[in-house]
Amino acid sequence: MPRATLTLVMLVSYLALGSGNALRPRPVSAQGLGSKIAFVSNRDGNPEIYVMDANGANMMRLTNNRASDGAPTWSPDGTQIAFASSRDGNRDIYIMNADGSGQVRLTTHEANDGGPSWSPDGSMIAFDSGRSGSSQVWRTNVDAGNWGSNLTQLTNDHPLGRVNNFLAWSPNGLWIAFEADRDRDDPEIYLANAVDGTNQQRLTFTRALDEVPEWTPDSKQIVYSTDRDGEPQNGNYEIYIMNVDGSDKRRLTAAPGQDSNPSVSPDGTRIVFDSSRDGVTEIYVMNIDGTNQVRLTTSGSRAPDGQRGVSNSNPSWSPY
Ligand SMILES: [Ca+2]
Ligand SMILES: [Ca+2]
Ligand SMILES: [Ca+2]
Ligand SMILES: [Ca+2]
Repeated sequence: MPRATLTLVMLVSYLALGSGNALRPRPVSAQGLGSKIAFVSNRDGNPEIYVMDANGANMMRLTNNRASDGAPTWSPDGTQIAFASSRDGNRDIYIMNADGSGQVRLTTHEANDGGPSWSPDGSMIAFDSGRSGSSQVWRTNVDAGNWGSNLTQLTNDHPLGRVNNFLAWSPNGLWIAFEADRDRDDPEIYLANAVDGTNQQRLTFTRALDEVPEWTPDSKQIVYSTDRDGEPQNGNYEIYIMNVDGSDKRRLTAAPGQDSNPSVSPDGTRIVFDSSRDGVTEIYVMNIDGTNQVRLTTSGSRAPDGQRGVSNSNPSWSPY
């Protein structure tokens, strides 16, 4: 076959495959579960949200905005991503389609709003907001055109100035896990009833920084990050896993630097997280028991604008 004809055939095949992919329904088989990872990177000059395959391939930028974009989290059906952005002057919650199209601002309050997490039926988003005077946990409906209905404040602790944030809605819908520094000057992991904020339970109690809880798909365990090993607040975070009642805390990483922001694969077998163990913060995956830790991203040493320390962080594993 002449070279030009071959090239044309390949191009036609590529275009056909491309449009076929766009029209095909999302995979629902076990094979398709957890195929994507959303994360934050400043590789193009400022914090943007990216998505890549679960093996680190096919990286694609979803936001393109001079302001900070972060905290990506998937809708339960995998078609949308909620995130936080300061593009409109203060931090607010936005949603977009999984390909980055259709970016819509949801919160309009002048206080900072962030850390979105979807209810498992997709009807609500829980988030942290400073609108009551300090950072507290809220939730509201997320139906299109109906943002703000059923706006409910779930935590309301005193004194003002304490912080409740980094929340995660349990897959069974019952609980919201979050971190709060309400007891002392270091955060602990808490649970609150997702309906009305009652029955709050403290799952950790250390002098260390216990942070960023996320759920396993069966809602029986919580992964989180803590620098509890060694001197208090030494900054060497490790990923831990514990039962939902706070028992059986087990350390999964043992690396220099910060290991944080864990997110569990939808089949419950793996954890994606970020780590500065190799000098700059990159995305890694490991098995749920901490074995087979593998790096997925390589940022290089510098951002295009010359700032040092390009990072890849805050991974979120897609449900589909
Ligand atoms: Ca940005
Ligand atoms: Ca706001
Ligand atoms: Ca603590
Ligand atoms: Ca570490």
